[in-house]
Amino acid sequence: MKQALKNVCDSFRIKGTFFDYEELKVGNINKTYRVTYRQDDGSLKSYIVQKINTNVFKDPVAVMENIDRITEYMRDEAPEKRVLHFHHTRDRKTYIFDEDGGFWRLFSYFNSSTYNLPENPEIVKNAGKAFGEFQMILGDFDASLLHETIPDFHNTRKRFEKMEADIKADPCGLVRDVREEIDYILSVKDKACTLVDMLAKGELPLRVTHNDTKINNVLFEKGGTKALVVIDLDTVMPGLMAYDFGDAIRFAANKVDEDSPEYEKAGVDMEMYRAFAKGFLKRTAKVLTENEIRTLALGCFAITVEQAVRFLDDYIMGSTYFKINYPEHNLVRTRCQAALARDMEKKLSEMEEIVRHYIVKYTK
Ligand code: GN1
Ligand code: MG
Repeated sequence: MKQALKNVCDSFRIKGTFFDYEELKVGNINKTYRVTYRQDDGSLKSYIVQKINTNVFKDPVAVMENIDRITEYMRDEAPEKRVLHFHHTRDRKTYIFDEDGGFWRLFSYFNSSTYNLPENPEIVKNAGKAFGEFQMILGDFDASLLHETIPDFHNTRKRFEKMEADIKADPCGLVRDVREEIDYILSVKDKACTLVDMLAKGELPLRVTHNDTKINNVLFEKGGTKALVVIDLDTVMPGLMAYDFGDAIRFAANKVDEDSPEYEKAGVDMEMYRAFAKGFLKRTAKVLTENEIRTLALGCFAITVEQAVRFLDDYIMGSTYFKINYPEHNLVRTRCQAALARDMEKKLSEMEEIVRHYIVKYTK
């Protein structure tokens, strides 16, 4: 691995000599490494190198084109903000293909902290601000400039349709073991599809959204609570504001990890929900339409059910999409999302009230 990684890194315009590397166990899709170079003055500098999963991102060049356009726009709109910076290769591209067709990119590492389930609501609030601000900076970005790198990525109805077809086909013979999960998920189908149905009818606006607002996609000041930069721009595409809000809640305001084997403990931690809502709405309240306000909390439920559909579908299909650490991993993830969704159903009106509260507060 070391030699292959070194060859990749040496293709980029970075100074010094390859010193060391480690694989970072982050993300469910791409492979991520931290490599360190020794500079001419003897100091060490680290970079993040990623091998894109081209089974998921079928056109990785289009992914990088999107990122180039977005980051260029962001630098222009908000020059004072930090933006992810990809290094160029010697032939001036932001990626290289290795000899096996693998697709790689490299960006500077900065000393920072990331969190999965923060205990400090200040961190969650600041993540809310960071994701809210991200949307606002891209508010006037021309969405037609973006490739749809994963078609229908957050089209909940299409996700259901695919899962239902895969249940019928049952290629691995696993369906009989997951009847209970299927029954619950199908019982909430229409409710979970409310937002995409409204979008189809023109009742919700399509915005440029991040689409993967897990809190570990925000880098924080080392050991601190201040958000520095939003990362993982691979799925920035037109989407629903409520899904960015909801996906963040799904992950950061859950009482347990997304793949916790103690899935019966899954549920919304309302203190964290309130904190995220506060940060996010502080930045976005003024632009939300009435329909967006009404469906923001429901978006948390919708994206959580969608995630359950995606994990369950992948399980049924033999776990070819998400990285797994053991055979039932996707099933455990499904159960955890289903338990969280059930809890959200119970708390929905309380969640809606909190949204209203901050809308009033921040639109005065
Ligand atoms: C994947 O790899 P990562 O953690 O950035 C997935 C997201 C899911 C998430 C669930 C391209 O994101 O959509 O919400 O796992 N990314 C893609 O943890 O499918
Ligand atoms: Mg991602």
